[in-house]
Amino acid sequence: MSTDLTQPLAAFVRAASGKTTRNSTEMEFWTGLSSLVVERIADAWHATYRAYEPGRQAAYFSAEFLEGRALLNNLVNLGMLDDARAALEALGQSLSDILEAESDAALGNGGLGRLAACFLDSCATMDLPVTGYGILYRYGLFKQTIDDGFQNEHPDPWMEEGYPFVIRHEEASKYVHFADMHVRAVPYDMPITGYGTKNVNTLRLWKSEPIEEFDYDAFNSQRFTDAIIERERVADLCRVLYPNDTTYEGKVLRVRQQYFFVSASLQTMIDTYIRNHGEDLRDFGKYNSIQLNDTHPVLAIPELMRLLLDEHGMSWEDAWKVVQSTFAYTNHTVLAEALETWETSIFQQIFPRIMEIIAEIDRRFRIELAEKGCDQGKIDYMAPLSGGRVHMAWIACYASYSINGVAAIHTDILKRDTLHDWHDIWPEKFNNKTNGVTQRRWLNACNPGLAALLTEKLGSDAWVRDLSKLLDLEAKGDDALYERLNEIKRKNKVRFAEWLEKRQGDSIPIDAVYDVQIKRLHEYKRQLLNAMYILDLYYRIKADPGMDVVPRVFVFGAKAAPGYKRAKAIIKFINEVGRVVNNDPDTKDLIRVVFVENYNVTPAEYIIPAADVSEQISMAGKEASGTSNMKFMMNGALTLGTLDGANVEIVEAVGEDNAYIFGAREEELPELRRNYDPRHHYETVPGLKRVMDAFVDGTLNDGGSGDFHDLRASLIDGSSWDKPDTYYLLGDFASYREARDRMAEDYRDRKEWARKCWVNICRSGIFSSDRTIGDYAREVWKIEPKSI
Ligand code: 9GP
Repeated sequence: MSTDLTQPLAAFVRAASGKTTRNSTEMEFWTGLSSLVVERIADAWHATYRAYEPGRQAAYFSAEFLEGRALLNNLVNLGMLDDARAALEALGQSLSDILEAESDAALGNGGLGRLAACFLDSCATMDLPVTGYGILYRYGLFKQTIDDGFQNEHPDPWMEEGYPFVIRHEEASKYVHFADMHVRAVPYDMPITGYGTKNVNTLRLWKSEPIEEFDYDAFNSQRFTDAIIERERVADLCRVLYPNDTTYEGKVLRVRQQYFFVSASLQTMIDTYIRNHGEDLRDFGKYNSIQLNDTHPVLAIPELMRLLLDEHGMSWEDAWKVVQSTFAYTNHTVLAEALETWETSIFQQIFPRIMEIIAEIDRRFRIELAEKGCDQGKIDYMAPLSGGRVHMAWIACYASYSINGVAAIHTDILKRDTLHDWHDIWPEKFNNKTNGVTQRRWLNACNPGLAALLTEKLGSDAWVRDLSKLLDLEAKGDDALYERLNEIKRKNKVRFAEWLEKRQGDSIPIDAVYDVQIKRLHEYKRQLLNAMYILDLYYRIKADPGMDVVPRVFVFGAKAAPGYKRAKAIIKFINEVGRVVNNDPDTKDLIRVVFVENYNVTPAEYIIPAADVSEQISMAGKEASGTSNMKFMMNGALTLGTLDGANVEIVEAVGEDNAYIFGAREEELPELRRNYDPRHHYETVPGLKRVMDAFVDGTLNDGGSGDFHDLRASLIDGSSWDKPDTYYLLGDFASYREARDRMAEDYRDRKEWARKCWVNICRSGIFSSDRTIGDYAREVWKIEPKSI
């Protein structure tokens, strides 16, 4: 049933612009339409809150929520897309232009933050009483420009022009106290709509403000700067995502951020509990479960103890029971950063009481372990406090009733290595929850062509709420369908290519294999291996100009952490390979390299539907799960990957014939690395020497930085602190090249290729975040759906 939205939309646009609609900008139309959406859901949003309040609920504590754009997602979820398009057209605007006016809410770094956003989408769609809690960063993850091949970072003031999808709730403010600073935490609530439901869930993001607007006396006595200083110090707390923590001051700020948002969130949850269940908080864990997304929110554990002990007069024993029945911890990486530790001096300086509580947790932990017969060495290793540092992961493991990894292989590695001692003592806490992604954004909204085909074949859009329905479609694959699949893919390539040209001026051929690696830049993800293959292919074509090559476009998108020198060198390296390959008349019509600037959620929505090959090439054992692998699979790209993270489960689902697997396996690596000599590979693997020498022989230009020399040395010679080739690029090179060459050859048989894509699409149901959230809800949170 359609509704004419022209008049209400015009009213909201005029209110946003203070002008006639004819004179309003695209941004003002975006603001007007977004406000109209919020107005339409307001009653249901409030009703959902009221419906969830008395029952058992889960809270998702996360320092990151990488939401991306909100308007299209909401219009699709609410069934308002066609009406909005018609109303905009009646007012002389096009929906696609208006949607392009929105900036991404980039309140996250990568996989972990985007996972949190997918989870909230699933919870809303499944009517589950789950609230997200995080921080309203004024600046999202930095904006990346590529200048002369180098990454530069710029601030991202994503909500400077106003953002209707967060509502300030002054009345629900909380106070958060540090030894040297007192702040007011003001919640900004973002509505999380679901598909095919009235329920509207909430993401609550906290903003820090001074308790007093500013020091009026100072202001009046002309000390303007003094008056503003304190205000700025408080605002700093929420200014940026992950401030640089290489300095002591940076670390203090990071810890403050973590404490700030968990304290305000817990106070809110306690208030809700008291309103509904009375002052006796001993049953808090009966009504609440809190999922800790990595170690960033772990301060919630001592803070809940503090609130129960100091503010609500509970005994230590009772409070600890509440804590142990409330928290569940997800680990997202086996890299060192998973095991976040902080100097105790930071804690002593900014919240001595929290430090005292951690010391008491530590004291009791040591007694408990001694009683279990653990030796002193083990106790010292596992204790919350040791070596002058606070061990956040250990506090999480001790206090939580559930500990999970994010893919089967990752959880196995946690049990076997990273958290081995914990698993020895408390095996019953451990469980696996393989990640998932929402098909609403990552298929239905971003790939309308494929979505329409699936709906047509299934006879309904039931797959949008239940992706396992696609299994029924597998048998419907036939030549006509494969042809349509190829046509849809081609259209998506045209759409991506046009977007790319408009955005950054790069033009790419359409009829080519689109081979894509999009993810954060990290050595373990091995973007460098990908670039080395391209360089090798380049040399092979140069050596044999008649070589019959399937045309290929190699797409990269990646941000490097601003302080991660080697990752930035790899970005420059990729761009240099691109410069050489794209400008050589012998190769430019056959192979092309593009680096998509400022990779984020929105670019991914253009890139993924256009992809043929999904590069998932981390060294086995290092990528906890990965989630782009799942998005590609859903959109009919084939995986070229190692047996790492969720790739393992993807291959299990589709079979080895419908994916391309290469490289050393995780269990083989220790033996392979024992006597590993990368120089031997350099000398003996055909083509490798030529590629490695190009790092330093003037073919590629690192702008005089010496970075490419260092990259090469890191692979062949190592350094005083590191063995050579930590991530086994040279060891896996031959196998990677064989698989990738074979894959390109296979692409020639377009029908057979499309059949493989179809199998991937139809079997992607288990990688929906609805499946993951169903597992969390049933096995960890123990919550039930509640529809309004
Ligand atoms: O690196 C992991 C990635 O493999 C995983 O898919 C994602 C979501 O679980 O989390 C990433 N981890 C982090 O971003 C930091 O722990």
